[in-house]
Amino acid sequence: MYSAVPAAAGSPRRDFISVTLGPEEVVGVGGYNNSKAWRRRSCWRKWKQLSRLQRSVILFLFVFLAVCGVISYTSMWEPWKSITNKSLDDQRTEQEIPRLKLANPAVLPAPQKAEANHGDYPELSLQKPPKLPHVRRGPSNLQIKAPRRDTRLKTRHDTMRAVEELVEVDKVEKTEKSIISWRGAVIEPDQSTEPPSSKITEPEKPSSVEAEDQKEPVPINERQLAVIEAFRHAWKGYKDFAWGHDELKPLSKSYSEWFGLGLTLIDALDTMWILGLKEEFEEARKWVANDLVFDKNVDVNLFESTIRILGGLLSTYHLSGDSLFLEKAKDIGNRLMPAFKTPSKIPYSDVNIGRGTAHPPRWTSDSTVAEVTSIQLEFRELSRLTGDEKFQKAVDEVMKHVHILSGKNDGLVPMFINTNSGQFTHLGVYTLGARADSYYEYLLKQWIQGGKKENELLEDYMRAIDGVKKHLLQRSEPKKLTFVGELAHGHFSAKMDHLVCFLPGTLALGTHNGLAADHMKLAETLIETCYQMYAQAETGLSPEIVHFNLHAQKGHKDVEIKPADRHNLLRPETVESLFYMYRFTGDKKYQDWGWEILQNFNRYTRVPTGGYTSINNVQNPSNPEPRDKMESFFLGETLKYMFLLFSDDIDLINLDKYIFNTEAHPLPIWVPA
Ligand code: DMJ
Repeated sequence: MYSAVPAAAGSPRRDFISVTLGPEEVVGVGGYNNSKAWRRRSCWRKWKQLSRLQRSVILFLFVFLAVCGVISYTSMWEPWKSITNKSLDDQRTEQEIPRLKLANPAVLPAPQKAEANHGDYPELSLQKPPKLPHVRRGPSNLQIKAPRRDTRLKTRHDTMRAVEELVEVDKVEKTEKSIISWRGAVIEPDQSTEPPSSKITEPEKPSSVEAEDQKEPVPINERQLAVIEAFRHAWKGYKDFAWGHDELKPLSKSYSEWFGLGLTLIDALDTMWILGLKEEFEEARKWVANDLVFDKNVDVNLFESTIRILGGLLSTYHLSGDSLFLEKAKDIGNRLMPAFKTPSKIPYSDVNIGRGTAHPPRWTSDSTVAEVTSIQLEFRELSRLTGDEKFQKAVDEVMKHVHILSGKNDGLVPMFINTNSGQFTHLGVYTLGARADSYYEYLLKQWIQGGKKENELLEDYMRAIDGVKKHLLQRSEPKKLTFVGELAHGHFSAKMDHLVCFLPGTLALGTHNGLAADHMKLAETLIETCYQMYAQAETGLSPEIVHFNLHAQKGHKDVEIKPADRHNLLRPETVESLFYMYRFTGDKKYQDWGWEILQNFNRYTRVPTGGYTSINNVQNPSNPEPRDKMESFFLGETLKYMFLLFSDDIDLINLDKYIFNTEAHPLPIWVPA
């Protein structure tokens, strides 16, 4: 190792800057001279004697200290200024002082943290309105409403009160979570179910599901008890011989499978809730929780599984508040979405819910118009609940497309639509029966569901009813019953499906929602006709299809029944319309007609070992020829509407708050009347 300046021998090398002082700087040498000039000269000399580096270091230190001085001066000046500036201080008091008061670390987080923590302490936000954690576990009609509070806290007292309130609310919510009132009774919900998704969109939340009057339950009457008895009998057959399968075959004491998804059980869930059948409901719920699996390699019909399964799960979720049903609804909803992947966006009829593939029926690329336009209530509601707009987008697109499509006849639609071209096919045939029926029903119901804002839906509905009046209405002989026939290439046919009997109820619902009063008049005449379709058959049960006599003939009734049409599938449409008519008019004759029908179901379709069966011949009371099948809609719709028809409690599914899907599953109206 080399050194440029060799250190003196024996002296250790020092790593510091040496400052050499002159002899006069040595105190005591040469006497003490403290004159100003001497001191200045002496300082200057000392400064000059410093090396460049030494001078730079000293200068740097000086500048650094000066900067620090300025900074601390400014920060001390501000509070001083705020204390002295009284008016400024007064202006800020409202906002700043409460924030300072909130900074009590023993109770609440510091102010800055409080702002970043709105979710935990909603009352502490001074800018946004408070959002209380919303209870969604309880049944929708029992959910508590958050107490109204100011968004601003003005005093420490207010702050503390807000905190106490939050604690109280939390307590109430916890209690609410652990108790579900069962139409008077009290049950403990399954603790394992999670609250519904936090993604639920707040803006579209209907107020109807937030706070319904918690009044005394109206006692159940004799006729309602008879419906409960009928339901229990049907359920017994299903439970004993078809548990977890699609449909009961009550005579052969077995079951039939359509999709293999427990169709009857799901369709019946909300009926059990409405009828107050707690035990049956709990048992069915367990099956849904443990055994209902949608991850199955099975083709399902989009429409049928939407109205029965998705609709049933959604309404049960709303009535019970149990998130299990929402989770299942989301699952099936997602699995049905591949149906919309078509060139025209008009969905295919069939979906494989396990594989995620969809296809039209084997013989055609057409879908049925009623099917593609009667899945909207359910998918729209699923979007509202999940906050995922894809469901609503897909079904809204179908409605928009159909709205502008040519091929309608005064608002009446053909029965088929092509999934490739998006055009109607089989033009020229118009019916309100099979393949078109619920298109009309869902126009009105979507309009009501969405808060009566979607004008295109209303336009299409009004135009269609005008089309019905213009082309399809006729009167029969001898009783002059007004009925809805069909039009085929300009030729009127006096044929009417039992399915058309949804129409009086829909018309009445329209009038109740502010539409033309003459719709109600038409509803009154049509429900009379539907009733006559029952009354004029020997069993008092309507056939699937009737033909009306247009000309009086001796010994002939209004209703003619062809051998191929004389079956009865336990369908709900007439009872459904009777329910609406009774709700809106209070005329007891509708209840009496419904009571007759129930008795005839009991007389001709009840199977002693459990269950009810559809029959082949409504004209033969001595042998109605049981078909050995109980359709899921008998429990999902027919008995539910019976029970509601016999009730005088308008809050038992209040029609200003709920809209029934076409399978009788009530869904909330987004903006209730
Ligand atoms: C049900 O599945 C629905 O009511 C549908 O709209 C028509 N068919 C049956 C009942 O008849």
